[in-house]
Amino acid sequence: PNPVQKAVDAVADVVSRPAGRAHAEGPGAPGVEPPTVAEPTEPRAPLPPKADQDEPAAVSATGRDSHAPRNVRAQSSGFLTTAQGTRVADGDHSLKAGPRGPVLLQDHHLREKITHFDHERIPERVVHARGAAAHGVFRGYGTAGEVCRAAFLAEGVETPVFVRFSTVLGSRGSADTVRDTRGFATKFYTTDGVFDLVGNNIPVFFIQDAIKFPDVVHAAKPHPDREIPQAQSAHDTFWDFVSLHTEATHHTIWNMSDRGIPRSFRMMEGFGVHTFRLVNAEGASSLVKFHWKPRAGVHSLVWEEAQLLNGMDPDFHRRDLADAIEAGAFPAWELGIQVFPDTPEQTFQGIDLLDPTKFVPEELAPVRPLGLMTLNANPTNYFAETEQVAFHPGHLVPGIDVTDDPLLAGRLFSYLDTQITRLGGPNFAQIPINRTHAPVNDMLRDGFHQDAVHTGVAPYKPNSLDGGCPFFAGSADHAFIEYPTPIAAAAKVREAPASFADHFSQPRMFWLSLSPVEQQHVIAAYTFELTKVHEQAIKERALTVLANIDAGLCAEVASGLGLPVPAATVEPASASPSPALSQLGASWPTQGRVIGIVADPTGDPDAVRQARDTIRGAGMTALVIAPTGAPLAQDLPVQRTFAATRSVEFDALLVVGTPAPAADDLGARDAKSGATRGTVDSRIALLVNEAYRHAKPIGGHSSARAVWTAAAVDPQAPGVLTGGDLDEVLAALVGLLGAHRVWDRFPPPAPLPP
Ligand code: HDE
Repeated sequence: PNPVQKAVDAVADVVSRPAGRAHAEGPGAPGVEPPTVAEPTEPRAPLPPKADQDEPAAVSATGRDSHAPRNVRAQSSGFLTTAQGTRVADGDHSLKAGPRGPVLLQDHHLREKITHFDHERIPERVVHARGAAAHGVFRGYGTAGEVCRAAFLAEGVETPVFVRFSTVLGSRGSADTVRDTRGFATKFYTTDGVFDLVGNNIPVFFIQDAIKFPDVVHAAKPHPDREIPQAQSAHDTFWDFVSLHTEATHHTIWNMSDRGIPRSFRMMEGFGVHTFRLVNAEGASSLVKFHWKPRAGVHSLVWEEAQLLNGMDPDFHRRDLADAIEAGAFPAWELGIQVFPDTPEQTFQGIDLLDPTKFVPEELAPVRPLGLMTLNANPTNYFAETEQVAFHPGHLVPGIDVTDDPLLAGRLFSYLDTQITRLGGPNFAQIPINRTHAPVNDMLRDGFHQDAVHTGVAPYKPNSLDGGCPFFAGSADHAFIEYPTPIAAAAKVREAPASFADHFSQPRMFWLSLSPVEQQHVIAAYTFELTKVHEQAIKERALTVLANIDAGLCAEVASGLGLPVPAATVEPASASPSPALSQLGASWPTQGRVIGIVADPTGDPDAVRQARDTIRGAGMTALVIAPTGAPLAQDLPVQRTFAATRSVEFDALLVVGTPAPAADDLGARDAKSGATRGTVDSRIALLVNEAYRHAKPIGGHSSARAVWTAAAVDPQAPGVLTGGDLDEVLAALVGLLGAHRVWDRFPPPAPLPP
């Protein structure tokens, strides 16, 4: 037959063949009839990887053992060149008609340089714009086999990861320690392709259906007229929305709790939020929820610290993560799952597993550990890696599948879509940080920023010209095969299941699970936020929501606002507390904690040196604080001066000596006028007083008693340690740090009088 007829016959044959299942099992699979098509049925020879795809680690920014990095450019070689590699003789002066004359349009170097600069910025993420990231490794425990066949979970398998933490609301340049949810997105570069676990540090979400996402984000982002406030939920539109749309109540109370202001990215839990489906080697399905458990424990700032930090060090979380990794205090998390049987109802003990505003208490379904993730390297270039990384909940590997959570369904659409705008086209998977470490053999072609030079002539299937390659893989070849979830016959409707209407039982459970100190923080947070709301009707509506959670919580916030206590509109739900939700009560490793040593430059440098070395020896960071930056001795540099630090940088303070006030010290002048504070530098008094109010452990040599007096610190208060032997004081201080704060010291005493 002539070639046209041959092609027509081949197409007819393919069309008449029953749907691809047999083919999907892969060529040569036992018991499978080879398809009778003109397309070859056996790979004649495996196609070699495409030129840009061989040894992905070698061309990936994530492959640290990369031996032939491409696209790595820096100011490293001898001569400055243009983008075309032409050496530049003068990059400091535009080409002009005489030294005082007009600049000439023919200056192609000027135009290239300015044009490139004009296009340096890309759109920031529409949410989660501000983030910080790190590289690391995930090591499977081999405990998942019973429920999940994913290869990277097998015992001892090490998989490179890249993790990006973020705030949700603020712009790229906003501050780190705002009250907000934190993103916790992990890219696993597995041998079966990329798996992204795109989670948050809060296990529930504001909405139950993706169609509401633009609403909640528009309400929470700055007001459209003045574009304020930045990175805050304390404003009218946010509270307007969440008080009207009460399915947001649960996520909101988590935000108002200490979870909304983490001490560090290193000290946050992570949650996959939705229920996912895991499939084991036999093809059996289980429903699961993913958890990340930080080795360092879950810890938070107090609100005053968070506010001070936003001014003092808006990059606090970003710096903390990078510093810890650089210092070798590698943050680590255990990945775990709660497992539920995959029943037709998709509920567990009455909790609807498809409702993302609900979680399952760990007391009902314990978290089973699957492996350990350790972050051990900082990014080399913020833009190339942290900014250009593209996560997507639809990046799945064999063994991990999705459920019908309606919020997840919308996300599966949104993330791919948003990258096309943000990263300028459909080829963002070729950006080094996004490249899979598995060989790629796709038939995607062309498009903006195509980096590959594809060979071959037949980027289509079926084909005979490229030997019929590539072939479909079967389950045994590690193909991703959707779990054949049965779909019940149903009418097409815009409706939610009845259980989605319960908006208050779990917020109440959360509230009842907190310790009194944590409950006080929640009351203070609602009071702060609602005080910033201008519309009276919104405040009143928000109080009604609180009445539906708990009468006591509502009464306290109403009293702070000076408003009457409204009646609840629903019967109080019966809820038993989940002790696992409280952040208090345990002791955690102190590795990577920061202790400030307040040093007296006229005192004994040996004591400072010894304290510093002991702290470092225990895997913590010691920062010496002194009145000026002058080293205290040749080997004793000063890291912080009183002019450039506040207590909020430290987890604990150790006072070694008491530097006398400088001549220009406000406190000293006060002292001269008889006001107070004696001979202690007032900046030390402030430092110590703040640390005291924030319930941090404070230690000092016996001579520090004068500091305690100046700082209005009760020397008998819990966690104030004074003694003649600094080593002993330090040991006790570190012991207290294990519990993060000296919780007995709350509620905090009043601030220093002005
Ligand atoms: Fe996202 N989300 N999201 N989200 N999300 C984005 O994707 C979206 C949701 C989360 O560090 C965007 O690449 C929709 C839940 C994280 O790069 C966008 C809905 C959870 C990050 C998007 C949600 C998340 C994002 C913006 C409701 C926790 C940052 C830029 C259906 C499980 C990832 C981007 C990073 C980012 C859409 C809800 C987590 C627009 C439509 C629930 C951690 O695609």
